[in-house]
Amino acid sequence: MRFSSLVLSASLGAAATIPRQAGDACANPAKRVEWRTMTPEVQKQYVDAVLCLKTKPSGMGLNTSRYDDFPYVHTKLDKTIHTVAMFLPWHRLFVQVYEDSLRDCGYTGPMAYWDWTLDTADVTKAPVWDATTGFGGNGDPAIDPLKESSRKKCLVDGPLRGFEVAYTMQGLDPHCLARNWNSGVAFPGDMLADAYTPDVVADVAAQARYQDFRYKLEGGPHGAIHSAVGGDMSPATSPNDPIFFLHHAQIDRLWTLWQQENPAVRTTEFGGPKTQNAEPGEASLEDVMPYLGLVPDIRVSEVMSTHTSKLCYAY
Ligand SMILES: [Cu+2]
Repeated sequence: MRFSSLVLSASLGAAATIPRQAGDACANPAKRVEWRTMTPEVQKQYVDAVLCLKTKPSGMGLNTSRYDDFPYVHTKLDKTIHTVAMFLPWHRLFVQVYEDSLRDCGYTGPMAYWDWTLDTADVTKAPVWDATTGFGGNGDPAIDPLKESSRKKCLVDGPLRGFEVAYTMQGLDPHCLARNWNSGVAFPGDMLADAYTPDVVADVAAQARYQDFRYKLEGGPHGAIHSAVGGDMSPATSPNDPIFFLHHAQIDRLWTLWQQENPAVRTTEFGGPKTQNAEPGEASLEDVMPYLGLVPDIRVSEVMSTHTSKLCYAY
């Protein structure tokens, strides 16, 4: 059960005779916060819960751990959930399921996002990379990514040093978690920061239609961060790197803030390409999003608002 559901049932206890409606089923939304605003103690509790996922069995019957369920599902669904309309709602629920799993591992703090617009002056110094209060930094600097496979750039510091993840694009293939910052070779310290500055995000947020907003956000800042971090963050196995979930919480935050500009319209506005291939037809709120047993499949319409009995959080 989610933390938010616990809060909800506790708060509704005294008012049990009031009929529950979809609109007021989220009395106490859980507040998500930026990573650097958390105390070192809470940051450590978050990282400990991430590591704990590796000790838990798969929730979907795989021979790998709960940790590995996320890259497994995301990789299998790669072509279904990217560069299509459902990109945003699919990843919204995916992050929530991950948060629920962290809570199953004892995490009691807030879900965290990484607002990379705060770090564009020098992304290599972002607090999320801190070896003691973050997720560690770049992969092994001794490996030349132009000569060696990027996946050999195992992390050399922080809590995930030597950490093993299970999946590559080829399937089960245990290997060290790697990062290969898109910097240091041709563009030292750059990390593609021009693609996710506050100005870029403001331009994304200024889009009037869902399909334009989704297109610019996914292809712009979203993709740039995946490329900039590199290593396991680059292909569709990217949930191998726990920074994935802080990144996608930020993507979800930007969508949520955009929705809040005009909630009545934008929590029901959805559209764009339904699939990557040429199949005709626009996406619809009735489209069913697949999760391969990670959680039951669900309609887009059920996650359009973060303020329901299904999802109950705010930024
Ligand atoms: Cu994705």
